[in-house]
Formats: sequence, C-alpha cells, structure tokens
Amino acid sequence: MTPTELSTTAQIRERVSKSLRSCGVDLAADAEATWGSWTPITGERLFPVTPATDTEITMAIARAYDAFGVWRSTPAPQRGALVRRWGDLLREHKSDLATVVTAEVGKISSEAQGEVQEMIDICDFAVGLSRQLYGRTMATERPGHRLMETWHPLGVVGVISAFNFPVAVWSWNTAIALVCGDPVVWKPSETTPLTSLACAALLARAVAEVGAPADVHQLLLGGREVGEQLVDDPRIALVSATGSVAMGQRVGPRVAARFGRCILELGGNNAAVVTPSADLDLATRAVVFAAAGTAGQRCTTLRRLIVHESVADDLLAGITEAYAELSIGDPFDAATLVGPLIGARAYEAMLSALERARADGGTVITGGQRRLHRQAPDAYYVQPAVVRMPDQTAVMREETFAPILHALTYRTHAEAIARNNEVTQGLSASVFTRDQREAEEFMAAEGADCGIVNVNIGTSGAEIGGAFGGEKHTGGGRESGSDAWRAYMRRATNTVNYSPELPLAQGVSFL
Ligand code: UN1
Repeated sequence: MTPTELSTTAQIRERVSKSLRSCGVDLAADAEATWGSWTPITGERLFPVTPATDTEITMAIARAYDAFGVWRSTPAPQRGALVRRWGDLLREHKSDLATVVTAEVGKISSEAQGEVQEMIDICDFAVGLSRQLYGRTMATERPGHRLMETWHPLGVVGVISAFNFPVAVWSWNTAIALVCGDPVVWKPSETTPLTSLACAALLARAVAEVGAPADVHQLLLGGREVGEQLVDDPRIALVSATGSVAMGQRVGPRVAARFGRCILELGGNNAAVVTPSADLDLATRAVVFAAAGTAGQRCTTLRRLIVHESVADDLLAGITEAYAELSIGDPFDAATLVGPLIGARAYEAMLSALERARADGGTVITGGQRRLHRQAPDAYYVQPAVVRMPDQTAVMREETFAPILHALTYRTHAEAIARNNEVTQGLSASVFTRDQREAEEFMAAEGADCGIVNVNIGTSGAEIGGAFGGEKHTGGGRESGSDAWRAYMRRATNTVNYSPELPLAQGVSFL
C-alpha cells in the first residue's frame, strides 16, 4: 500500500505533552536530564526524563514495604475502592494514554486504545475480586474441628514490564496486587518512560482521592540496575517479570535463591494449525492479525503456521493477498495497520532471521522489505514477511520479535500437534478446524502444551478474564484473570478445635 506521510517529531511531542499534562505529568522538572524517551515513528528523541538513583531505588522499596504494614490490614473491598477510582480515571484518560503508547511504542491507535481497555477491564475484574478472595473450608477427619484456609496479602510486588505492552501488563499485576493487599514497585521498560509516568500519575491521583497509603505504588525509571535491585531485595516478596527467556533465566534463580516468588512471562513462539476442514476465510483473517498485527511485536504473535498440505497453497495465497493490502506507516493514521518496529536492533534481528530461513531452504513468499526509510532514516518500518519452510529448522524454533510468519505443511493431526509442541516456548497455540474431534484433541492433555490454547481464533489478543501465561521456557507464570490472584497472596491453612477433646490426626495416640 502507498505509505502515508509520517507525523513529524514536533507533532508527536505536541500530542504527547498535551496527553501527559492531562494525566497530571509535568515534564518541566526533567528538562535537563540526559536520559530519555524516543519515538519509533520517526526514530527521534521525544523528551528527556530522569532515571532513579540507587538511593532513590532503595528508598522507594522501603516506602512500599512500610505501606504494606497499613495496606495489608485495610479490608479488601476498601482496597477495591482504590482500584475502582483508578479504573474511572483510566476511562477518562483512555485516549491520552493511548496517544503516549502510540508515540513511544509505535502501536496503531486502535491497538493502543485496546491496550488501555485491558487496563480498564482488569480494574473492573479486580474490584469484583476484592469481595471474592475466597478460601475453602475442607472436610476434617476429626470431630469437633474445622479445617479451612485463609488468603493473606503477600508483601511488596516488583513489576518489571516490557516495551510492547507497556500499560496492560503493569495494570494486570498492579490491579490484582492492590486488591490482594500488596504494594507495587514498578520498573517499566527503558523504552516507555513517558507512558509509565502518565500511568503512575493517574494511579497516584486515585490513591490521594480515596485516602490510600501514599506509598502503595512506586515508579522507578531506569535501566537494568533497577530490575536487579528488585530481584535481590528481600523486601520484594514477588517479582513479576515480562521479557526475554534470557532475562527470565537470570531473574528466576536469583529470586529463588532468596526464596522469593516469581511470575515469569517470557518468550513465545506461537503456532496455528490450519486443518483441511478449516474455514479458510476466517483463518486467513485471524492469521493476518495475529502475525502482522502490532508489527509482530506481541509475545502472543503468531510466528509459525502449521498448515495441512491439502489447503496450504490456498491459505498462503489468501494470506499473501491480504499482506499486500496491509497499510504500513504512521500509527497515528487511522488507516494504518502496521506501525514501525521498536528500533534498529529489531530490524537487524528480522533481516538476520530471514537470511537464516533462506539458508535453511525457506522461500520468502512475501515481505521483508524496509519501508519509509527515505522519509524517516532512523525509523524501522517493514513489510511483514511470510516464509515457506521445508522443515522446522533452528531459526523457526527461536522467537524473533518481528513480523515473520514461518509456514510448514503437515499430513496428520498428530504430526501437527507434535510440530506445535517441539519448540521450547509454550505460550499460545491455535487450531482452525470445523472438526470437533480435532479441536478437542488439540485442547486435550496430549494436545498443545501451551498456557493458552484456542480454537478458530488467533494466538494473540487474549481477554483479561482468563489466566495469561505459558509453559516451558515461557516461564510458567500466570497473570490477569481466573485465579491468578492466588500468586499475589499467601495461604494459611487453619485447623480449629472447638471440642474439649484432643484427637490427633491420622489416629495417632499420645498422652
Ligand atoms: C504481551 O505481548 O506481552 O493476548 C501481552 C494478547 C494481549 C497481551 C499480550 N492481551 O495479545
């Protein structure tokens, strides 16, 4: 498609500063800072911001830890009242936040709005949850006894979030942690400082308005050193980290060594199986959104297409046709479907993955070219690519955070499931079929080994009501809906004897 004119950096700055002011962020104080925010739309600098110093990091953790003392004894429905107010403010500032997300991440407006909607939705969920932090009462083997469990706040939660979902993932953790009675210390991606300032300002306003402890949420801008302090500090009871497998491999053992808890949301390398009975039109649309949407930069992005040999040519022809129609350009333009990659490294990773795929005998059937580089030499727009692969080679087993869809053919359903499962990552998988037997097999114990398994929808775009996360090298963590809240609380098993006797469990006799 013909590329549109890009917004200028000055225009983006103007939009961002208007949105930030509306959210209550005043950037003036940071005017001299050397660190800062960039926009992938033009590849140019937006605004300088100041990272936290070591002392500020330590003090923020200490303040959150002190706030825990008050927050854990605040009744959960009152904690929910904070999240309700925060959700109202998010509704009011939905387009402000979406503007900053688009500016810093390059996500198209509709997806940026959708991401803010995830925040609003998780707030609604968490408000309801604040009256439903249920424990069970179990049958006890002893007369005159009661056996039950209670759920208590856990402690301070450290949230380390990634650039690609700079607000949603933080809000899943924060809304749930807050109703569970846990203060939050947030280290956002270095790529999205302005987005996080806007989010933190709105939450701070809600905190002040409802009279919650002022230190219940702390934002720490900075690089790796911030994350490392959160990982090593014993006052951080739970580290919830989203990022690469390599990051998780560093974080997991360090937190475990001090017996802290971790929720890890790491890489995905998600596949869709398209069977002979699939509705090919529907599958094509779903595949194109899942593979090319967000410029291939979701952890749930579809990266592997496992298609039955009898429908492969038809399906790939349809996908290629749809790819040719994708408008690539300014994510602020309502007609754009694919915005820029986050930066040069993502582009280089895409080029090198395509080269490796070719060397393995793959054929690039569409895409891979850079776009708009004359207009914006420091920005990285690409034509999403589809590569037909002869086999699931090494490059296809790795996650490349760019819009490359690798396509393979299969013959039997069992083979398709085996292909889905033979990578190390286990986040999300889909099957497109009208055959109930195939759909059920794909979701069964011997089926897809991922945390999210879908039928007739793509691998991305999960709703907040379900638990979000994946198996194997994806890290095993679960966030967001269902009973993911339990990871943010500690369970106490209580046995109460209301009889005058002292019967011992397992029939043991003593004294
Ligand atoms: C991520 O890419 O880190 O399911 C999160 C989805 C979104 C969240 C993705 N709701 O695609």
